[in-house]
Amino acid sequence: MGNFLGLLVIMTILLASSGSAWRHKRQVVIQQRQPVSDRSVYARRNFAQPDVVSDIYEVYVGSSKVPAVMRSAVAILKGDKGVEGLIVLTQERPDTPVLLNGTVTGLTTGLHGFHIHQTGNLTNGCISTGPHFNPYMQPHGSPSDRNRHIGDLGNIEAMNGVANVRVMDPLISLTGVNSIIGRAIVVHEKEDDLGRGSVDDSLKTGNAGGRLACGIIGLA
Ligand SMILES: *[C@@H]1O[C@H](CO)[C@@H](O)[C@H](O)[C@H]1NC(C)=O
Ligand SMILES: *[C@@H]1O[C@H](CO)[C@@H](O)[C@H](O)[C@H]1NC(C)=O
Ligand SMILES: [Cu+2]
Ligand SMILES: [Zn+2]
Repeated sequence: MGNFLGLLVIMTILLASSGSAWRHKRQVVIQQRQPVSDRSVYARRNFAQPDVVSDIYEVYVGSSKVPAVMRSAVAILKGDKGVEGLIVLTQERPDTPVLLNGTVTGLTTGLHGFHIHQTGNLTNGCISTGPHFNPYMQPHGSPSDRNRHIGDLGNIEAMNGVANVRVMDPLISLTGVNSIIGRAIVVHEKEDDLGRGSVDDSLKTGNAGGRLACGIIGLA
């Protein structure tokens, strides 16, 4: 009996899509050599289309010998207008939010757009990092919006030149399809209007203006 349970784990995942009344029942069979209780299994579900929850799950199975280790990354922000920063990123497990902690200096008082951009290409400075990280082809939005660019982290606020950054975000990740490792953090000249502005750019960039500083996110 114990052996049998050790060999087979049957996970029944009920998938619901909020856009329709249909419910799909799906079985995922994972064969294991070790007893289940020795392993950690993490599941993470991402959205696909506006208001429709994806039926694609990322499933992580931890090692039976090594406990889950918190993952850390770091980004050193630099620009050509005297703006600098250091941001440390941490994630406890593949299915938990990422914490961004650090400071950005040399900023004017007020709000500044703060995003993850698509690439870590700094060939021609921050402009080479491309648009906001947007793997699900969503419009630009606020961090609390259901449908947004994965890279939309809203604004940071500076006082006396310094912004103390402490952002927790559940959509970005340091592993899997939403991984931001190797991409860039960008700090903007102006406030991100969170997609609520009246200009066309609002739903693309938040109309946050120029790029004051950027840095590649690398594993720590
Ligand atoms: C956040 O960063 C500050 C300094 O920038 C540091 O004192 C603090 O310990 C950090 N907190 C965490 C949870 O990493
Ligand atoms: C890096 O960005 C520049 C434009 O800023 C572009 O010309 C170049 O092709 C990019 N490099 C790669 C490897 O994509
Ligand atoms: Cu940006
Ligand atoms: Zn965006």
